[in-house]
Amino acid sequence: MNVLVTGGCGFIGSNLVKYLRRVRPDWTLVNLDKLTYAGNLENLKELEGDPKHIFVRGDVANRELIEHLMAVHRIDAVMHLAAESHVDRSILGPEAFIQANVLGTQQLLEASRTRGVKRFLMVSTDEVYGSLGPTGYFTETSPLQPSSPYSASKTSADLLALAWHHTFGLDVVVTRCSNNYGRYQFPEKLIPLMVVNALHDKPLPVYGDGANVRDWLHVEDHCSALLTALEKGRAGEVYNIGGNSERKNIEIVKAILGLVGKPESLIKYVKDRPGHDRRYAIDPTKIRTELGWTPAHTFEQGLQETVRWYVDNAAWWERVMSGAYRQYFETQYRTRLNG
Ligand code: NAD
Ligand code: TDX
Repeated sequence: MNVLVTGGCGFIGSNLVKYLRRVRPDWTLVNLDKLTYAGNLENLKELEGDPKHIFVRGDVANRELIEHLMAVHRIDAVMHLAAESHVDRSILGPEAFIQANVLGTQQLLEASRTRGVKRFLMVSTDEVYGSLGPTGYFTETSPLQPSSPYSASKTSADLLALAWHHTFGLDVVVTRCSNNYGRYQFPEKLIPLMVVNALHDKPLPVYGDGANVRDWLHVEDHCSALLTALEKGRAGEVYNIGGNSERKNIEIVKAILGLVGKPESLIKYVKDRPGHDRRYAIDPTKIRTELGWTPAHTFEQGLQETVRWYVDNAAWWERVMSGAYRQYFETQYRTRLNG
């Protein structure tokens, strides 16, 4: 198998590339990544010199480049992860999200159709379903009600992929996963941001009342689910991925403070995220029963290992939190932390 992985230098993508090299050593992986602020080749350092991992710096919206890569490397399957992925950034500037997530996906779908790709795995998100009340779960047939520019752009990409299946017969499988955590997550997302701030004795900015709920899954469990969906998923089907680990944000923030031995006085409740989804909860019955996938990590153990990794790998996050990141952080949190 020759697989084109897009976004393979980001958080999930780099974990996926390393996972696939381990469990499918015969596969050749072509990793197409634009290396935005969120993409970092250092995440794949251990694959340096590996002839079965071919890195190409480029944009998924570059049709000519993608078709060239598909032809030269005789690509059988695409695993499409490249995206702008942070909700708060989509509120500050939605345009990049439409470009990468919507128009980029369209180009990739068209190239896959033209070049006869045998399977296209669209890595979507649970955010396409919008927000839940205190009870209930998202199933694959729940209505799509995205609330942020990020989730609306992902919903568009998700639906475009399904349309390319229904209209053009492209073999598409869509996955919708809950919140991931683990190694190499950029410190703009809740868990790594809170760890890094706590280690610096900086305030931990909790949005609103801190009672918003997310359903957490270890990134390696997401990777195993993506491989399962790629190999066993039925064409035209959607599979929810989740580990039944719902937690309130404030519970996670307090757990992190406990793990790094810092006081709860660092918690600072700040102005809420506009349009903040209240609760996500995935019903993963379909992928469990139909494809036989199960997660391997518990949240408590996974969180502990993840926090330990950030404590031990300060050099990694210090480097990725470059000047560009500091400017974003300033814009995002200046008024929140002061007001
Ligand atoms: P990330 O932001 O860490 O990584 C995204 C990667 O895509 C980066 O390496 C970036 O350089 C690359 N990229 C961005 N635009 C590109 C473009 N136009 N062309 C080529 N490469 C480009 O994101 P992540 O958290 O690893 O998420 C990966 C995918 O999984 C995304 O599609 C996201 O929507 C989805 N997802 C994420 C989560 C989560 O909790 N992180 C949950 C469900 C689904
Ligand atoms: O500083 C913060 N304070 C805070 O309270 C940040 C960054 C977040 N939060 C809250 C907002 C959310 O309720 O924590 C929760 C998680 O926030 P994020 O880490 O930004 O993730 P979320 O908005 O839930 O989206 C994530 O899950 C679905 C990923 O970023 C998406 O890419 C994925 O599709």
